[in-house]
Amino acid sequence: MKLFSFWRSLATYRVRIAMNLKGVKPDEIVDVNLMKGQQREEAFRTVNPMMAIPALIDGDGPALFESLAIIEYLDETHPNPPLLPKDAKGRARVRGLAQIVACDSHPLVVPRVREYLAHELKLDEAGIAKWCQNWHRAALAALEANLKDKATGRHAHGDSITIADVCIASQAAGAGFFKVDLGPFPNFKRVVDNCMQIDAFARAHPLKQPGAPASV
Ligand SMILES: N[C@@H](CCC(=O)N[C@@H](CS)C(=O)NCC(=O)O)C(=O)O
Repeated sequence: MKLFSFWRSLATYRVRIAMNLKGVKPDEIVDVNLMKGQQREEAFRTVNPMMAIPALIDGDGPALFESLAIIEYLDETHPNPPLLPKDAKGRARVRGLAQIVACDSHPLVVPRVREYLAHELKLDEAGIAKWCQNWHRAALAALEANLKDKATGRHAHGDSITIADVCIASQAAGAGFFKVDLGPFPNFKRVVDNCMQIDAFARAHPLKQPGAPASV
């Protein structure tokens, strides 16, 4: 199994958490340095034409892409512990929470968007920070409101870890990168704190990866 990864990538963080939870260790980790633009080089473009990580090659392929698709693949091929609830409504809630992060919020702050804002729309660093913080807070507000529901337990959905927790952990790491205060989102923070007590989450954190700085 070959994982295309970079320390700072929040989407790859999600996949790393799922792998740790499942006890799956990739045979090879290929570093795609997003700060050097290696995601756009031909060698990686043939792996994922979207020019984004993570990508995962299991055995003879094909390359899998999109963190949520990869995590569901891992959940199907390594069913224990399950990362989705047994009931359809529960699965819909968990996927909804996960998609607020992976589909509504995160895509607005990735390098290609920040680079477009800087180079094409000529936004300065403060303007880009304001953009990123705005979309982070929008997702955090929606997650916080959803997490007030009685369906939330120790974790985002009941007391078992699901894909929602995996995504929520990545949203929290992103909030740290973009200096967004979690104070106004106590339910979100409680769920994150519970996750971060679990080794599979803690050792997957971006700042624990090879090449990561001590802080950002
Ligand atoms: N929706 C995708 C997002 C993938 C993505 O955009 N990954 C970022 C790193 S977290 C990336 O590789 N960005 C490259 C770029 O924006 O140029 C997923 O969840 O896998």
